[in-house]
Amino acid sequence: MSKTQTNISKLISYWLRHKPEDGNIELDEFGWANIEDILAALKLNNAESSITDLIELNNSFDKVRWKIDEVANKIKATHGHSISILQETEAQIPPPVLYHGTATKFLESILGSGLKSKQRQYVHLSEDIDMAIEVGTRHGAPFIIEIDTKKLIDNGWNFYKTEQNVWLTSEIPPIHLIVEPWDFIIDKKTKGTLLKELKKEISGAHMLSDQIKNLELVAKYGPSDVCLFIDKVTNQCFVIQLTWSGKKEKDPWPSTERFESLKDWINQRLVVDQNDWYL
Ligand code: HQG
Repeated sequence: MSKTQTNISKLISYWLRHKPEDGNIELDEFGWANIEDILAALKLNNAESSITDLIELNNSFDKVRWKIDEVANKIKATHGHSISILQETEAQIPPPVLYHGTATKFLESILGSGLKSKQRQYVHLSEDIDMAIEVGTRHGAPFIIEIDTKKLIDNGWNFYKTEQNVWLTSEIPPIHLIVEPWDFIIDKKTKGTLLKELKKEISGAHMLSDQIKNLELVAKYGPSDVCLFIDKVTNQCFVIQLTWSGKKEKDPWPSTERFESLKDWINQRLVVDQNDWYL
């Protein structure tokens, strides 16, 4: 795509997704605009184009972004809206797992407050990891979050499929986010059991002996006994391998690795583990 074509396509997407009024364009409730209005607006922006140009542009994208009706009277953006539009199709059943591609720099915030739709009407999800990596890379070093769609549907979420396997849904709280290969979704009982075992194993000589009262379990590494604890006061994080001896261990056991913050743990450990996981 030439530079001019890129500029034209960005301008049209901007009108169709975010600010139709800037081009003096009206969208119907489903997000459709009259192509004539788009062409008139392009002309005013010194980017005179024909219907054929628009169709060619639409076909030249790396993925589907616009839909043009059969008689080429109307055009709409398939996804990415910040303005609120109605979906034309009913909610559908997605594949069991969908992926959200984000950037590592957003992860701490996402783990705290969940997946937000930010400026968009919906959270955007992909059917395959490659596309999620592409979406995430737009923001920085990519990171994948998995979604168990059945669990969400059971909890009242709707999923809308747009073109090219982009799925739209509402914001998703942390409890439903799968962050491979670490497991953040731990029930209260397991949390209690693991903390209790840790307390049994830490001796007076262990580096955590003074902090043990502040520790809370955050995540587990897959099915293993490696746990991530956070000190609620200092925000330091500890990756600890429990021994399950049920009694005070000889220092330095249980083996413990310290990270100065959750962010440090994300950057130094989680990101590395996830790279290995999806390779
Ligand atoms: C992140 C493109 C901090 C979220 C793509 C994302 C897609 C949070 C960014 C479509 C957060 C928003 C949409 C939280 C979410 N704290 N950051 N609590 N919750 N985020 O661009 O999904 O190519 O609005 O992870 O391909 O990246 O233009 O959304 O990184 O399908 O056709 O906030 O846009 O389509 O970024 O992309 P965006 P998106 P086109």
